[in-house]
Amino acid sequence: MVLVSVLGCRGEDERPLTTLDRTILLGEDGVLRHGSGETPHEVRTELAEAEVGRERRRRSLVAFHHFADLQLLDEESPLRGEWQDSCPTPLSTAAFRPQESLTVHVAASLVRQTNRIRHSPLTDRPIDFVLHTGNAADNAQLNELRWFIDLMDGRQVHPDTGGAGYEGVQSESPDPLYPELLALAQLPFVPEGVRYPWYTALGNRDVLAQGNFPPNEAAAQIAVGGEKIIDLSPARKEEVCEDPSILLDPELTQEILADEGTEVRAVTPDPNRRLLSRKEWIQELFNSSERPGPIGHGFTQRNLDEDVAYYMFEHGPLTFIVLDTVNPSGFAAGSIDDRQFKWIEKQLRSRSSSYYDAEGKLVEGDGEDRLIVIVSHHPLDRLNNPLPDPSGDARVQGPELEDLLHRFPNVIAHVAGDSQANKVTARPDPERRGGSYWEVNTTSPVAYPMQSRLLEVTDNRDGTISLFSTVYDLAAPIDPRDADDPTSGDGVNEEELAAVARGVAARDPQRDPEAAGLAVSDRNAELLLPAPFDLAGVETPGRHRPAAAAAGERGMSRRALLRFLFPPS
Ligand SMILES: [Ca+2]
Ligand SMILES: [Ca+2]
Ligand SMILES: [Ca+2]
Repeated sequence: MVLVSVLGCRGEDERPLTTLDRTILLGEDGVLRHGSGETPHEVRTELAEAEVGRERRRRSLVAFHHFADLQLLDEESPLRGEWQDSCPTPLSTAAFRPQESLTVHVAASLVRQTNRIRHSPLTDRPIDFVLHTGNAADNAQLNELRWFIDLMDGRQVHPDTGGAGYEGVQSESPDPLYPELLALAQLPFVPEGVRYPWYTALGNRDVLAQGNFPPNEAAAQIAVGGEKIIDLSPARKEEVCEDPSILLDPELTQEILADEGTEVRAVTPDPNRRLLSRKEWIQELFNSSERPGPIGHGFTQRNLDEDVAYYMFEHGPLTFIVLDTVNPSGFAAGSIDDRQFKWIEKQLRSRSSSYYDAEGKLVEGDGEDRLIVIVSHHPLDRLNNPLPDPSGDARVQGPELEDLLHRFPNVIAHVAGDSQANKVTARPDPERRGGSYWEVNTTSPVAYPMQSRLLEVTDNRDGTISLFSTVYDLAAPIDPRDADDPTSGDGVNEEELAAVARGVAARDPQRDPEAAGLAVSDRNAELLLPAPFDLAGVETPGRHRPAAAAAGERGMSRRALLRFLFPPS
């Protein structure tokens, strides 16, 4: 029976689905080759023992794809800071990447692979949804967010911004076998679109310029303006490289532009590079196709009314609590405001029949028990942003959040992005009260190895549950010449461009050698933990059905869109 379903889900082609089947290896010569699969899942027992025979007993409660940091990037934007790459100690390795004109093509290939993985490779459960943990955009720009929404919805994407053709900082193609690459990367194409309902969280790059700076008037003007900073004067650069926080000063950006030593290039202005406020960002998520939905992608009218970017959604016996960890005062690292922190505790309490109060006393509550997954852009160790709230109030950081989660045994996992590396960390309850959980960080397709992760929760029917993690590569083949175009009517083989991008990324000397994860168990693992309550009476959930759409603007239906793009002749 399993064999039939495996063949069934592969459908039209026999290519491997996940890194359980086949891996990609990067040779010292910079050439990509196939390696054998990393199977079976490594069993991690830091939090619970593995009982014999559970593979025969287990039942699946949910299976979902985790996307982290798609970071779709307008490489022609005047607001980018590629010059930061040449600081003696680069401020970040993210200021410039040689494959950066191809982020939308790479993301399209990731979506395609996600669509191919329609069932859990373990239990055959149909995939329930996709969860993106923030940083859909690179530079808080409207056009970048539109690419994300349209890419997920399968609507035409226009990567060309400003004037017609490429106006970025690269003087030639990063791949000599594709000399026209930078021009090809600007052509509009129709991506496949994701086949599952999708949810998203807010990341720092969604609403902070360069992921760091609150969109003040000066930054907002540069974004839609016609002047791009190519380099700073040596003296100014030394100053900024030493202490990048001075860039938070809105006056300084104007000063730098006025400075005679600043190298500036003219670019064509583009109003679609407008910077988004948090509220505008949420509003835009309602401008999306009805299918696969849900409308708002987790956000509801409440988020617009209250201007808050945290929410939750339910699936069977599980609740997903999606946080907003962006500090509106600036900096890439995260934190949580006090109001949200109180909201989290309230949600946890109402979903726990017992928990521990702040003093460590056991409280028998009247909440109905649910399995709880925390979702946020920043992982625990990156919730270390020291800046107070714009209102002056202190913000909650990682250690306080971890203490809170340990007080609620129903929390089973924390799923996060931002790290751009595959990592799985046991978070044992220091008080040994049963408040242990797993933290899962997933790498980003913006850099090599361009992977994503499938997560599944099973009830092992022996007092334990397992969280299965399975990592997969892009659908694109390692040799671009083998790439077939999933949407051949649009004249752009986005799959081929994605394959080129991965090859370029693999040869980038600034790539993070740890991005794939240090161990197999950071990728393909079974993560055991004690079931926090008796699951015997819990029904096996059917396929995920998002809650009824909230108020908000409705986008075009897929059928209407197809008629619009390909009118019957
Ligand atoms: Ca472009
Ligand atoms: Ca252009
Ligand atoms: Ca195509």
